[in-house]
Amino acid sequence: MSAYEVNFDGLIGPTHNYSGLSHGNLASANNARRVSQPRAAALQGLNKMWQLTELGLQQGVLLPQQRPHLPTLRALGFSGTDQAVIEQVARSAPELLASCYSASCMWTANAATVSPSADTADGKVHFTAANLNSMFHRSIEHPSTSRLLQAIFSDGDLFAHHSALPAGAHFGDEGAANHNRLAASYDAPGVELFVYGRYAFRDNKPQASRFPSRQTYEASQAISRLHQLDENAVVYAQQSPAIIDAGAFHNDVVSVANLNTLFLHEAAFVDKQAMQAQLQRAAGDTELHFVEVPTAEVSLQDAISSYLFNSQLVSLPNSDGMTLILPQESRENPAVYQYLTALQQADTPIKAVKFVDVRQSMQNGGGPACLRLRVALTDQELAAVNPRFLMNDELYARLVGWVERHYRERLSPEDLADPQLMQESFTALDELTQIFQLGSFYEFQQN
Ligand code: SUG
Repeated sequence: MSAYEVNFDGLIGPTHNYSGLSHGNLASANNARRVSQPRAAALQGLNKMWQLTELGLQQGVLLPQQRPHLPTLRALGFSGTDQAVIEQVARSAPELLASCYSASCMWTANAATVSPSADTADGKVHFTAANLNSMFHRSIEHPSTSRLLQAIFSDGDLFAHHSALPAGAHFGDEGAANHNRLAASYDAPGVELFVYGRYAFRDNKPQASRFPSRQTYEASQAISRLHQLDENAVVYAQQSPAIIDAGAFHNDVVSVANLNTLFLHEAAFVDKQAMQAQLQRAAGDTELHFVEVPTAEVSLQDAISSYLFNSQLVSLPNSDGMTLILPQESRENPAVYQYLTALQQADTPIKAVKFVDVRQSMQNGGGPACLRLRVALTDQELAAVNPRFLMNDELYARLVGWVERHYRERLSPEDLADPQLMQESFTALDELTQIFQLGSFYEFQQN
């Protein structure tokens, strides 16, 4: 039996824009109200998927959600025709219009938490859609995410799906962006590392004061219970509040794991020593590697602005060492580039680096790792995945053509008020459901 890590990347939607919606995400704040380039964004995302496919990795794709999300606007009291809803909300609550127009579902590391079958008591792959409670524009994603994951992983004997955790700040859950897994192989039982920013019910010491801590300990615990994980194979660790206040709003901005290796910034966790000892104890005979980047070599500011850790750490077929797939911003930062040059010569499992251009996504705080949801699958499970969602040359060519036909080159926040944009978005999404043979998946197709 063989096993794979399949990366499901979010196809970047036609309304990709910069609205400054995510407090604590410095890129989102710094680029607020800039003109975005939806076509370039989507082509960059597709190009990354294709490059990984060509490297011999299994690559999947998740579809964008309906934007503008009219059901949310209607639930908030806007009424009349679709066009009237857009016109009213543009006049009276432009922040709600931006929220319902955000293409944020592209960052599929936040779509769900996934536990492979080797870790779960019932031997199924478990999925819990993330409620993304901390940011309104993201909290509207999970119902569609759940429906999509069920359409892709539909075999109930192999896959188990859980609804998002209850709404409310106590159970803030940001999905796989705060979850890592260490294991000898993709189908061997592993240790799942849940990283939280704060406690919801207990005294919070220490805690971030400048920016929100999106993930709670209690949410992580609930997911571990839902996924039937062995409690001896689960470690909970707190992300450093200082690093959240410096702009690391998710743990995947300061650490990333693959197989037996955790690549992390020295200052990422509150109690790194205890965490590492617990991980090694839980991993038993599997020797873990902690590749730690010292603050003296890469400052917190450089780590966050370059997104050094928001990389994909992958094992390529026929290659012993691991490869880091990094945003090109890491090549442009001198301290980070110097560190990466030395890293490739050092005695660690990470042997190679590769840079990708996802600049449009980066400007909203989403690097290569944000754009993908990792799903470790055995070959039997992979064979049960809806094959239309797995990348190949034909699908790649069709999606590039679809983007080129439907996407605007430029989009400014003012353009969101134009009902024509809604029509363009729905026309594009309607054609997409035909490409994926998804039927009437979007709400606008169901009316
Ligand atoms: O939730 N940005 C996203 C970025 C998510 C990155 N994901 C991971 N680290 N895994 C967020 O903050 C910005 C939208 C705007 O400002 O228009 C935004 O939602």
